[in-house]
Amino acid sequence: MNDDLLSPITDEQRADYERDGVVCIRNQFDGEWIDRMRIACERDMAASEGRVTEVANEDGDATFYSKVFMWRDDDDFRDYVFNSPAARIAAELMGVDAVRFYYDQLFIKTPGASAPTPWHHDLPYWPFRGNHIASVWLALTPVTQESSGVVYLAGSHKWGKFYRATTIDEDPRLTDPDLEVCPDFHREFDNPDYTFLSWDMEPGDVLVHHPLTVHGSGANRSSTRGRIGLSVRYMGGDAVWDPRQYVMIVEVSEHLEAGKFPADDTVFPPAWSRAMNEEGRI
Ligand SMILES: O=C(O)CCC(=O)C(=O)O
Repeated sequence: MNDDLLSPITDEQRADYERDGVVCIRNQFDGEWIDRMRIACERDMAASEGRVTEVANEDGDATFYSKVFMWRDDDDFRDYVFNSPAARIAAELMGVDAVRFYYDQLFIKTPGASAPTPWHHDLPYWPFRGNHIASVWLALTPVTQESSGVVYLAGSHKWGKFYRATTIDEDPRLTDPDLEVCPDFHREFDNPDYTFLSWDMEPGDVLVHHPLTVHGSGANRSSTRGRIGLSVRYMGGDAVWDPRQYVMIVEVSEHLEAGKFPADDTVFPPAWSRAMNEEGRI
């Protein structure tokens, strides 16, 4: 399994990330990572334990399965988070010299799963502020628009919007009534004011997105092909702790001051730094 990039992140990829708030990076994970993590995700769903949100179709077995924090008790996820190239990809695209890990999240839509991922951006869900928080969404199956590929609104990280969090199970703990509701951008696909970005992906390709880039995905309309995405979130640079109401509760182990970088080594462990990499350790 490769623990570092298979090829350098290019200036063009960095420019795409900066301009669009999302970029698709291909060919950075070897086959061993892909097989290992696909098996880990399928095993996790089969066991269906832990903090799980599942939306089943009314008339069948199809399901949208989502879970967070697998890394806490599964070595495969932990190894992927800290010892695969994912952390370095995030750091290089954000242009920071070090990243800490925030959390991992699984998004599986089995063939025919009808539940969409509602349009949203991520930062309103999180006890942070800042630009330097990137999600690395790894495809572990082929992904197309038919099989619920994630769609992004290019440049939406610069709109100055902060939309209300919305969850597939409508969790009231995250629903801030004072924030603007994120529009249903599926209705705007023909609107020339917006540029929608999506990619057909092969297993091992990753999408990397900024915490304010608006995105969502539709139903899995394929009757044969499941879709597995593993999203891991890394932060560095200007990210600061902001434990407001209506955000994910994270039990920090050290006192963290609001407005300061969240340097809690237990809960947000260092995942990659240029110095560690140059010493040959990741
Ligand atoms: O996989 C999906 O449908 C949504 C992914 C997502 O929202 C994320 O990674 O932040």
